[in-house]
Amino acid sequence: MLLRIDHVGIACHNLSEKIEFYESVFGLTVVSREINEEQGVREAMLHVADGDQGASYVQLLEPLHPDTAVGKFLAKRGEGVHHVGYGVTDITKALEEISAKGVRLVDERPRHGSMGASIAFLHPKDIGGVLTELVETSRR
Ligand code: CMX
Ligand code: CO
Repeated sequence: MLLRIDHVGIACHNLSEKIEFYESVFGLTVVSREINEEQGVREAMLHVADGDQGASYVQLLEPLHPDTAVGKFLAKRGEGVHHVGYGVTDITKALEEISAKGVRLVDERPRHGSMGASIAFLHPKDIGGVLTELVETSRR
C-alpha cells in the first residue's frame, strides 16, 4: 500500500531560518513554498532524492497562528519531527482499507497538500504516537 516515504514534516518557529539551515548543512534545494490556510501552515518542500516510485522531501512547517495543528505541537513539544508522509497510489482506497482496520482517520476525505498533492492524516494515537500522512502525488 505504501510506495515510499514522500516526506518528513518538521515543525519550526521560523521557516526562513530553517530553510537556510537545511540548505547550508545538507545542500538541499527548495522546490516549493506555499501558504496552506486550511492546514494553518507556511511551508517549504526541500528535495532530497528521486526514486522509482517518485521523489522524497523534507517539509518544513511554520504555524500561521498558535491555534493550529503545528502551533499547538510547538507549544507542547517544541521544534522537531511533526509527521511522516507516505506516498500511496490511490488515497481514497488507502483510507478505506486503513479505516477498516480500526485506525482513526483525521481526514475522512483527502484535502489539498503541497505541490497539488491530495493528502490525508491518520490519528497519531492509533499509530503508536506518530502523526501519519498519506500523499497521492498530483499527475500533472
Ligand atoms: N505527533 C504525535 N502526537 C501528536 C501530534 C503529532 N504531530 N500532534 C498532536 N499529538 C498528540 C498530542 O500530544 C496529544 O496527546 P496527549 O493527549 O497524550 O497529550 C493528542 O495528540 C491531542 O493533541 P492536541 O494538541 O490536543 O491536538 P488536537 O487533538 O487538536 O489535534 C491532531 C491533533 C493530530 C488531530 C491535529 O494535529 C491534526 O489534525 N493534524 C493533521 C493536520 C496537520 O498536522 N497539518 C499540518 C501539516 C500539513 C501538511 O503536512 O501539509
Ligand atoms: Co506533510
